[in-house]
Amino acid sequence: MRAPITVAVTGGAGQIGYQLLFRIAAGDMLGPDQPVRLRILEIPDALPALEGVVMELHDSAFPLLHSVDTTADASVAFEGAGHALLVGARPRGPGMERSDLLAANGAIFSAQGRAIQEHASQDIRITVTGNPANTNALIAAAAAPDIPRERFSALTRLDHNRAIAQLAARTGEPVAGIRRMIVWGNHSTTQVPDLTHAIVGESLATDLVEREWVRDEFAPTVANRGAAVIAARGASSAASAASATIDHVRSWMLGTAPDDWTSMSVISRGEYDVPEGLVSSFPVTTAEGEWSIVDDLELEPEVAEQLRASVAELEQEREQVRALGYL
Ligand code: NAX
Repeated sequence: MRAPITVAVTGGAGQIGYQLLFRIAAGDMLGPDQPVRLRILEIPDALPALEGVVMELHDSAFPLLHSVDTTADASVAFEGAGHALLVGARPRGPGMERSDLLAANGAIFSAQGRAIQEHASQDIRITVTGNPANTNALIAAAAAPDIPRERFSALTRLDHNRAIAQLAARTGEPVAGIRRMIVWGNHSTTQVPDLTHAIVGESLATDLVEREWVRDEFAPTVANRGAAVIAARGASSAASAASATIDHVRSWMLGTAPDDWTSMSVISRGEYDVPEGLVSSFPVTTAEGEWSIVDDLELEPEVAEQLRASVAELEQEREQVRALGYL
């Protein structure tokens, strides 16, 4: 058996945490031979509820679960961590402006970035699920200048998975037969789901679905899926968000399949005209814990235009958090 890896998870008493922690402990994220130590960070008020989750983790008797610790202290949570899954975030409350939300989360993610830099393992990899995920990742990275930027990522895998599911349903192909889906830009309603390079079985997706369906149904359904789940369930996506977080880290560490890629929000070096330094979603291939953006794809004019709009939103968020002093 390998030595255990410490996985720090924030917001463990929340909805996503309740799904995510059990999947990690079961080995779904780092593989069936990799023991894990869970280190769960919560705000003090949520620690009693988190104790119930810890009881259930113990009661599941997961063979790979080496230990579980809880804390409200970020420096304890990230001590020696090889992965940080930053799920806990301040939700938008009634009457709260977007700038208030950025300010509240700026404080959380810059403090956590600092604690990661000071306490985490040298090879730490950070995945931000908590919203606004892309900009929260940017803030955490700015607070941890000694950690390579490439180790910070934000979750757009849920949008990617939703896009695959929509295309599978439309074409009748099982999801396993769909490759090369892309989600570009910000994890928000400006995101750009793009199937123009996707393969369905042996065919190009664009040979199987009509442009009108892509424009009028596919893209809006994917981009607004979070709101549709809230309307139906009375609560935001949790199991699918946890599952996507697992997929994101597993792909990052164990690699994408040959001839396929995934979507990850990572730091731009200017690819596809996304300004350097923004955390944006791109198609990436991965191997052994490293990602690289798929280059040389031809973007349809409509996709390029939508990506510019999503990037403009990311730039606006960056300006706002810069004005707040987090960058
Ligand atoms: P919940 O409100 O159920 O849980 C959040 C948990 O985080 C709470 O238990 C809270 O006490 C904790 N928390 C808050 N501040 C914290 C801090 N400073 N340190 C540690 N813990 C802290 O939300 P949940 O449904 O679990 O969603 C979590 C986050 O994921 C939200 O920001 C949500 O918007 C975001 N999502 C992101 C998605 C994505 O695809 N990137 C999709 C799903 C989800 O909307």
